[in-house]
Amino acid sequence: ERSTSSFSYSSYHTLEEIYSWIDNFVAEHSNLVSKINIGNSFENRSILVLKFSTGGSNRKAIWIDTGIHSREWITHATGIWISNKIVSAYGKDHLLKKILNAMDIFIEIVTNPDGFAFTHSMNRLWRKNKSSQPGIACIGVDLNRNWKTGFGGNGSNRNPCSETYRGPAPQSEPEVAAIVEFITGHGNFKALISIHSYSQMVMYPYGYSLEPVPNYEELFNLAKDTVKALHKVHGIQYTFGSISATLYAASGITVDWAYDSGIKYAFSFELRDTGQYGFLLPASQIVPTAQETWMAIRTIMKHTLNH
Ligand code: ING
Ligand code: ZN
Repeated sequence: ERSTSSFSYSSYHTLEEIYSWIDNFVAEHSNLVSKINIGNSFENRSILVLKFSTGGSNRKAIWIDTGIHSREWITHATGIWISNKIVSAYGKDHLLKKILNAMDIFIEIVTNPDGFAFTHSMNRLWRKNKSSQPGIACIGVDLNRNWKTGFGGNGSNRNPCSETYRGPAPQSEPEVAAIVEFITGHGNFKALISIHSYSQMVMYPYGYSLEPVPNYEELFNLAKDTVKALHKVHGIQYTFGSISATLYAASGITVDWAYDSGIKYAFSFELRDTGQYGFLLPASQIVPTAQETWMAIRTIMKHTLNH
């Protein structure tokens, strides 16, 4: 396809379709959007980030990643819809305009490209990346257990055959290392939202510890406002709280690393549903899910702008 006008935002797409959409999207909105290649995956696929910016230099920034677990297809679809929403709402949404006049937004839609390609070709329920080590039969590292904060702690596994295998070392995986290098090199990220499915939750650090973070009360109140804004759109109920208290202990996760790296607004979402369809959420729910998730993200962006 040569333009985004024939792209369906209410369908699931392959990696090739998404990467071609990215190229068309950036070409059509070059005033606001650019594409950054932050590295290559284990199987040598490009790792791409969309940058939404109205100018300036090294502005405060907000990070969003979707698809770190490849089977969570609703998250990639939501990232795509929200990217398109940002360019279409920019001229109409006064708050979004204020946000983009002060901050840049970065969205990594396919955070685990090898795993995502594999969910299309071989195994729809593949979660990890596709890295392998000599002499080890099982494939893949859980990219949400490979970060250095809390690496190796509770809720991660040393067994390469486990679905929550942490990998041989912190940041051993190129998909994680690329983000660490990019965010650290940038140095001015203030918020990070890492998007998963499913369970309908908005969560904040820590996952590796039950200890409350220093700005616990601020994150609690912001999470409460965020689920309220989400609920207003289609009446969907989300729960919220710290990861360790709301879900379970999980160590070496994206948001704990972000928080301990100085990104004080670090959230992880679990999108629809609560288990009826699970990872196989019908495509008819893409647009409503993305609409409500957008209002949730907008709430966090607004708070970040004002603090
Ligand atoms: N669940 C997450 C997992 O990685 C999670 C839960 C989310 C843990 C955010 C820590 C941080 O186990 C899914 N659905 O992947
Ligand atoms: Zn996940």
